[in-house]
Amino acid sequence: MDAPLARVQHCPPAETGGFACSLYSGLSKTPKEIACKFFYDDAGSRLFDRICELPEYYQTRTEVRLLKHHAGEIAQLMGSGVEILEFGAGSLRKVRTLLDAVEAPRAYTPLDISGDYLGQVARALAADYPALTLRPVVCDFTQALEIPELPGTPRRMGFFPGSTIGNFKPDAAMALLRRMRASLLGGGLLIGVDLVKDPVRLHAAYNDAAGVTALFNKNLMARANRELGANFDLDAFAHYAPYNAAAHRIEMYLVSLKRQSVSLCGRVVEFAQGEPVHTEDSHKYTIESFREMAARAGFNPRAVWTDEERLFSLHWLESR
Ligand code: AVJ
Repeated sequence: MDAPLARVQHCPPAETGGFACSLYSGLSKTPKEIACKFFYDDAGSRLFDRICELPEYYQTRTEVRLLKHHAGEIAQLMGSGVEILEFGAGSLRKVRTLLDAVEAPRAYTPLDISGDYLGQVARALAADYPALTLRPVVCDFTQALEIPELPGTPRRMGFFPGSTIGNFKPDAAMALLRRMRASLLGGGLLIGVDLVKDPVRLHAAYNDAAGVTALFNKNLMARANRELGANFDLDAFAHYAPYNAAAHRIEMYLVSLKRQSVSLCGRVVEFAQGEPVHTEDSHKYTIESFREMAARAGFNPRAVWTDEERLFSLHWLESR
């Protein structure tokens, strides 16, 4: 028997950032899984931007409204001449609201896993903010982070919008908050958190009528076909995203519609009819449960803003 990892390394490891190895090992588990960070290649980042525009997906527009509405107060809390460090920057749209409100922002450091996408959007931002030191970093921010200090060591403020924290299981979310706190060098963190609410509303947000979330989910397999020469039949898998009310989370799956085998990187993976592949969890919190977790991670939870329907929350956490 040859070691599975030795074979997987025949796939191009550099460009895929470990996608091949992670995919193969995830599909070798029972139940099968694919890590959600692999959603965000160029195509996936664009599909995610389309999700943010969907009528059912209230998160983005609610968070943007909160940011705009409270930008002045947030800017006061952050102070002047700061560096803003954004975790999982995506389209860089939200940070503009902060950059416009903060007094004389010194630097902006977006971290994102999608290098192509980050490069493109960072160029556009650089043109609009000529005085800002912009240093995009292509990395997986869930790993240990050593972001070198800038000359003159401006105070560093964290920005983690979009409720991405919800994609981590509570233990991992707490560990991530601890690492973020360490990388902020004493500065605060502005974080967006989606809230527990009517399950019908939550369900609709991940099962949109236009089917964009289904395409986003299936992009994991489309990406494997593109990058790794896999032969997933996208029509032979169904997007399935129920709300698990007891666990306060949306669970996303790709379910095999028939018994089938798929080859990737010279190996064959078997799927039973009806077999699920777990692709994402999206945990929802109450304002109180999130503040409690942040406090356990070593933060001092201060201001919190929410909309009148209590759909979404923005938290200002001080790291003391
Ligand atoms: C990355 C946290 C913003 O969990 O809502 C959207 C990703 N997945 N639709 C979320 C996602 C399916 C999303 N966030």
